[in-house]
Amino acid sequence: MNIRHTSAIVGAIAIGAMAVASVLPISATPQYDTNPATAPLPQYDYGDTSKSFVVDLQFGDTSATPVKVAVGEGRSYSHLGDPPLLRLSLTDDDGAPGPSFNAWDPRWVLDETGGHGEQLTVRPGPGTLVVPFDGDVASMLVRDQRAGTDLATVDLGPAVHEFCVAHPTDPECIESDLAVTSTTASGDPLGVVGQAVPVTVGAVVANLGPDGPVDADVTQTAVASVGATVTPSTLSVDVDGLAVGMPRTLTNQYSVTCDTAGLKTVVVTTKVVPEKAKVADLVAANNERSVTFSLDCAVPVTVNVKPGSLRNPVNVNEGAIPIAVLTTKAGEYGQPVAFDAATIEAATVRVGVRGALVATGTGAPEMHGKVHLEDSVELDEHTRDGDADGVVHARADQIPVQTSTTELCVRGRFGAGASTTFFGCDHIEVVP
Ligand SMILES: [Ca+2]
Ligand SMILES: [Ca+2]
Ligand SMILES: [Ca+2]
Ligand SMILES: [Ca+2]
Repeated sequence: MNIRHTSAIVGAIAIGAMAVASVLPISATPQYDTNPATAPLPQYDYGDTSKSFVVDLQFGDTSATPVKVAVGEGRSYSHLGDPPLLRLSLTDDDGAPGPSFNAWDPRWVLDETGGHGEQLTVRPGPGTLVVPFDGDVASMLVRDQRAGTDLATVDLGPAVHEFCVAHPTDPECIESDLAVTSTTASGDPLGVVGQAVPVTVGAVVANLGPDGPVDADVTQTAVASVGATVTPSTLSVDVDGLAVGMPRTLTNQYSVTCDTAGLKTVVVTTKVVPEKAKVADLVAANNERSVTFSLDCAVPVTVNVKPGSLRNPVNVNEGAIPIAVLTTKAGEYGQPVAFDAATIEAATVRVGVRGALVATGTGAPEMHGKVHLEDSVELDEHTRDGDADGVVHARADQIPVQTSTTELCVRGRFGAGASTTFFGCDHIEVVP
């Protein structure tokens, strides 16, 4: 018995005085391979001679709880002579099995209490396991070979990372400054309540060196202001092989839905971190970058171009196209929100084609500078429902209407302070 085993036993005895001791059943059947013809050949297992994993666990009868995992200076002792009581199996950070070792079970102690001479007993208590360091190792399974049960899976990644952040130039470690160098968000700046607007978010991630390439984990979180919903709220992208000097552009699609009218914002934050524990990114400040997307959520309105006509024929040179913006209750024509055309601010009205009106608000103004309040016919082109609708007029050449135009839209603001936007469209048929 060497010094290490003796000290382990002394330590276990000291703790074991507080724990319940049990005498090992003599009939215990070993669960390991005792046949020298088939048992795996022992391997030199010192590994990295300058450091090792030192794992402190609290052992119970059927499980063990990691208490502390550290990277210690000095090589791991060899497990070659250890009996097959515990099996320590390492797993790489890519899931591949690494080396495994037999080890003494720290719960096994030689004990003279009871007056029957020395005998092996098992006492729950603290124990330390030491295995060779490897920067690619992610976890260690501790298996009780005698009982045939797994005692613990120990996450070694944090210890690897802590060591490599402290020693980035160690041969087992990689130093890479990952960064999100820019991010953009684009989409229609105008939406309507109840409908989704697609938003494209771009982000550039880079490895600023010195080492590479490395694999990176990129996460994006999207947060919408009150009255809007964004999906997905989070997403993750694996960026493998991010080389120094070769930034990667990521493009992700989001959907923003207006729940209420008004100005909304969506903040999308992109964060990059090294995937592997052995990669040290010593500059954290550039790992995260946000972009804000602004969206004006309009009240959708029901529009009747040329009240009285179902066909809505429009000439490209027409001097005054009448367009009724209907006053509606919530639910009428499927609209989610009630709208009172009497509250339209005439100066804000623009009539145009959908793309230009949505993107920039570009269109023809109300040609008389006022909204004509009258009980317009409804979309059936003959019913009048008794409430006042807002009829506006626009010149075709100011919109401008082209032979390819198939719909006209109205955008403007209404209500107290003209603070809320409305938007609606109706089909047209361009005629000579
Ligand atoms: Ca960084
Ligand atoms: Ca019509
Ligand atoms: Ca009405
Ligand atoms: Ca009416």
